[in-house]
Amino acid sequence: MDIDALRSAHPDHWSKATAIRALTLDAVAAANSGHSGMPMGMADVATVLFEKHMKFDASQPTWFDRDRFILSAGHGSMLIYSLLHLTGYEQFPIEELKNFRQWGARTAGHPENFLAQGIETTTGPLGQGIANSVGFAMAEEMLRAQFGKKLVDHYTYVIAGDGCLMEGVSEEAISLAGRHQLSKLIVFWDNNNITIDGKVELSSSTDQVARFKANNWHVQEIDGHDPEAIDAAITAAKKAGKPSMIACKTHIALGHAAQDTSKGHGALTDAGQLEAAKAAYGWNHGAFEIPADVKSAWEEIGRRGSEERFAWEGRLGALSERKQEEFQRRVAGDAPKKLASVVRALKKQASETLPKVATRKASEMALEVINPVMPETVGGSADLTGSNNTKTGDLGIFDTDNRKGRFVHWGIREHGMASAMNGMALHGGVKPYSGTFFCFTDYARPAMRLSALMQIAPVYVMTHDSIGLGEDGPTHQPVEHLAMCRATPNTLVFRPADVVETAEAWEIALSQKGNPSVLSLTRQGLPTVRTEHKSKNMVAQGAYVLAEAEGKRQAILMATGSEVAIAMEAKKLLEAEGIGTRVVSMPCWELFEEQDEKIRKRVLPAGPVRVAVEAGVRQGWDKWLLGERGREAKAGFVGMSSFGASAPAEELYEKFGITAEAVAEKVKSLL
Ligand SMILES: Cc1ncc(C[n+]2csc(CCOP(=O)(O)OP(=O)(O)O)c2C)c(N)n1
Ligand SMILES: [Mg+2]
Repeated sequence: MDIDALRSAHPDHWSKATAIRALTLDAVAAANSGHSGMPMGMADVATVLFEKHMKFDASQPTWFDRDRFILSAGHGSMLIYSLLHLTGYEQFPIEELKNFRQWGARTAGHPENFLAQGIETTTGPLGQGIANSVGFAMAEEMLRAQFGKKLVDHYTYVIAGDGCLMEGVSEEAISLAGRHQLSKLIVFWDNNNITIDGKVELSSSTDQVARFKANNWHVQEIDGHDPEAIDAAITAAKKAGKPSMIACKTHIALGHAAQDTSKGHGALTDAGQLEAAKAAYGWNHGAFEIPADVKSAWEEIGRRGSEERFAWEGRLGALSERKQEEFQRRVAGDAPKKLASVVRALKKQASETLPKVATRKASEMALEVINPVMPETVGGSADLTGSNNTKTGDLGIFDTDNRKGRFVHWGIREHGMASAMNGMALHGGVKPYSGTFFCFTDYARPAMRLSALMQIAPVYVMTHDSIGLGEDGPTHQPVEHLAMCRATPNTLVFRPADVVETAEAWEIALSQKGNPSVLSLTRQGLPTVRTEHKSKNMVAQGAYVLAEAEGKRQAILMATGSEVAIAMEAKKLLEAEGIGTRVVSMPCWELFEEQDEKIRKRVLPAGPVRVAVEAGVRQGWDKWLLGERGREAKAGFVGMSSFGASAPAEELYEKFGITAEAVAEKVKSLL
């Protein structure tokens, strides 16, 4: 690569882009770890994008109508940290870059959205950023249709590497974006032909250009170091009327001894080579030193969007007070006041009419009353709409000719769906909820973990939650999934027992801002166990006494979801023998853990034997069974210890021994 030619052809551009390269080299050297090559290779693309196209105002990082920049190749985090520093984001003084990858710094190894403004999403797990971006672009389309171009009109830009495009989730994302013609989504592919193990052809022979075209994208191929070509390509991409991919031929670790090699992917810390690279750039400044003229040119870029922001604020301010408030509520992600009242009315009706329905159906009943009062909800299903019961009457289907549609047919793309839901939630203004079978949590899991890590609140509607789904058999019957979801920090896992608990769970899930929710719902019908109307949301306590012992309390039965009714039956058997038995419904462990010790002890007092019943594995239950000190009660568990089987549900419950009789026997054996 002829560095001198690049430099002399566009000296102003060169110095700005080289500031990124120099900061990257310095920060990685200081941390003695990190990834140098990608930011060095993509510095030209990023510079042109931020200088000429990105709509943003560094002084107002959360301005709602900003363009979103997503670094899908998250290992190249020094690229975004350099951009945020150079353009003048308050949270990124040079000290942050000097502390790259250190405890307490915003400049974590990979970009983390919850650490700083300007980082739109957490990336690092390759493929996630590009899949998030589909949700960002969908949310923008929806909100533009709802609020008009005056308030919502922005692009989503993505930098994705070879790794992002190799990950399976990228296919789900790309095909969704192509199907929905998300014309404000522009992806730069860092086409450097290098990954960690070596050249891309070691493991891939995919023609990426043909692949994107086949998915109905607009595609261009450019020299990723030519600022004029980059500028022209972005201009063309904006006009394409389709999602656009710009294949940027680049040199990883440009100008360094490791250029174009897999060594260039990682941390380039050799002092001599670092100096040689800087010399080749014509950059003779100390570590972390940016000459004043270069810094001020960058800061001007950071201010470039301020006028547009002012104008936007003016347009917002010109709306009626009511409209402004509604827009601000949507942006803030606050649930409307009406949510609580529609949920309360449904609960009252259910406690009076005692329907026997599956909780997936109960969930639909809840959504039928919630969706009309929450225009921000966006529902969906991964091709199981009729099974997940996520589509209500008034939603409309999101499509190219109906951007106001609030239901997304995700297709058979659980991972892409969950990742796009993350993008929607991060974008703001919409509240995504979507479903698949609970067992296929596995297919969505990488994105579900990131929902939790990123402190955002999508709702996963996971139906067919146990052997209770019956004949589809063990491939479809989750047994370990509750344990896995509960093991994930920051995630609320709900397993409601009837219509009342399901409605309460929805109210809580849709009121969250920083926690994703998983609703684990049955296929099979369940009786209403909450037969007495209480306006208080009992699920909010996590666990509560559903039925008190009649005689002297000798046993406590704990259950969730479909097994609550079994516990109630077991109670009858035990009470008939004079064994006073309390039933505790535990629809959300995480919320119970948050309660005062006093409340936890009142619900689960020491003394009586404890038996838990849940059609899943025991893992996790011991905390409640043995007590928080590990020896508060004699305890037993009735549940699954193997995979399920294909047969009618009732027979499966018998064969796997999850019955009222088995629960009663377990209690008696412990007394
Ligand atoms: C899901 C996932 N798998 C593996 C990794 C580890 N990893 C980080 S970067 C990388 C190679 C990426 O190659 P490419 O996207 O071409 O980046 P470049 O080497 O060009 O910077 C790998 C395997 C990861 N971050 N995420
Ligand atoms: Mg690469």
